Amino acid sequence: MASIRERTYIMVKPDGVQRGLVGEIISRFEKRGFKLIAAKLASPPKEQLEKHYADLSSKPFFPGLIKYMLSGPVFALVFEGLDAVKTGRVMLGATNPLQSAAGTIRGDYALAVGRNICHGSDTVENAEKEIALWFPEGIVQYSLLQESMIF
Ligand code: RTP
Repeated sequence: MASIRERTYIMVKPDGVQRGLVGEIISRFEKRGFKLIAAKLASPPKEQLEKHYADLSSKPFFPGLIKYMLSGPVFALVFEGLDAVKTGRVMLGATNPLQSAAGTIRGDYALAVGRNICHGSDTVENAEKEIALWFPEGIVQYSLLQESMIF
């Protein structure tokens, strides 16, 4: 059953931060109905990015990906809400912006796969791991009226 407490880890990548798209990305998720439960600007060490993208470590683009992710600060976010992981991925659009539908974040603001603005967890299990990696200090708990809604 779908949970209104499902969480996803969304990260505005260095190009998104440099281009001033943090507010736009937060706004899209908030307007869709997701609850922002954690947010911070971060300059992670290389090891943390290598851990985040560990499943891609054998890919030829991995060194370039890590270099790109180290090119400036990232903005780490956690959103909570119904089907947050899958819906978050739909809102981001395809990994390669050339294949991202118009109306998605990548489809509206990006052109190159190596500069695709934003990350979103691909499974609930990975979301939990990523949230623990990026927010080891934990997350503030609070309630909204939305939580008394029936789905
Ligand atoms: P992300 O983890 O960043 O949300 O991206 P994703 O799941 O849509 O795609 P994934 O396959 O996990 O790739 C992670 C990031 O690596 C870069 N990439 N470059 N040069 C290339 O062919 C290539 N392929 C992937 C992208 O920045 C992608 O988001």
